[in-house]
Amino acid sequence: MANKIITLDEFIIKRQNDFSYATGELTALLRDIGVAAKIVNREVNRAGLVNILGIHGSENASGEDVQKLDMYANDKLIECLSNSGECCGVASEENEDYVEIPPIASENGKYVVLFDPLDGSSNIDVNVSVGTIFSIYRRVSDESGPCELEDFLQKGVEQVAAGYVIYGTSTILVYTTGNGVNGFTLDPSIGEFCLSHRNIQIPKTGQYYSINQGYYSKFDLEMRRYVDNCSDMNLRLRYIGTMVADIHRILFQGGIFLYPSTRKYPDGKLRLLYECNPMSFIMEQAGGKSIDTQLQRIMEIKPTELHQRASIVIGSPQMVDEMKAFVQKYSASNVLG
Ligand code: P6P
Repeated sequence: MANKIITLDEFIIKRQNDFSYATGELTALLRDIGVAAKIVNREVNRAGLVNILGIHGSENASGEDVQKLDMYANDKLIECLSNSGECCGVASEENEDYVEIPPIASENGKYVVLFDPLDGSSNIDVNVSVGTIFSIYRRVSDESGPCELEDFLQKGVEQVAAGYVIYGTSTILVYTTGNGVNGFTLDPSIGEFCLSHRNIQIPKTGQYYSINQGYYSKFDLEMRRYVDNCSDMNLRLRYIGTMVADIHRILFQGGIFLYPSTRKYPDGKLRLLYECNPMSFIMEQAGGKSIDTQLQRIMEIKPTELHQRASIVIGSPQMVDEMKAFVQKYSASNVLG
């Protein structure tokens, strides 16, 4: 018998039934995100047509404003998350401050959602994979009122769900609610995300390292020596410039992704709340590890501001441990002179 198709909606609902504590609220939120991903996917796939269809300037064929795709994705996510009533606020890499979501039927939502609506958007124009990253927390502020800043500044270990969508040769949604990681491939012929990668587990080690080698001279000494070591170990360098795509490969083939501190970004470039924490939750749930270049676990960092940056070293557990040991040994020998 042909394998039964399991859609994202079916899977989410089944998983909800598997866990007595699960509530319909998180299910509704995940389904809203799935809808937003389908809408964004449609526009990402048409992006190249904007010029061909003669959509010029600020108006498209139907007289609507043609937005930059990342702002379009941002607005669609906020719109879809405002439908279910489960979300009381969102924070986005694209918005300076968080956005309160008004209650539906006077009941404030119990969750906040943080996202990077279109990660790697500069790659759109050259038809390279881009992604959406999301992270869900239970609010901690008084539920009788609107969301507050403290709801968004929680440690990554407090996430109740996290996921990403990669818009590539196919569109795949990967997410976790803390009970493993599963992947769903969009079947455009039926407009459904279908279970395609059950219980993803990252290989313990791998042959790939992913870093922007162009910044080599701007890395600190330990990181330069570690990169030299990767080359000496005949590891293969793969770097797309979209965090979601670089980490998606590593999740399936094994490897290590690094965005260390540089002179330009002394705290690292990637955003702790919208990129590092959600990708770290997924990676740890798939058996991987994720630390910063001070060698502390990313998900233990206490955020102090919405757009806080972090350095990150994430991937196969053995490779992250080896990088940590290499840097510790190198720093110690440096101190000893
Ligand atoms: P660089 C994309 O702009 C992004 O935020 C991540 O998706 C990606 O990993 C990183 O920046 C690439 O940065 O400095 O190597 O171009």
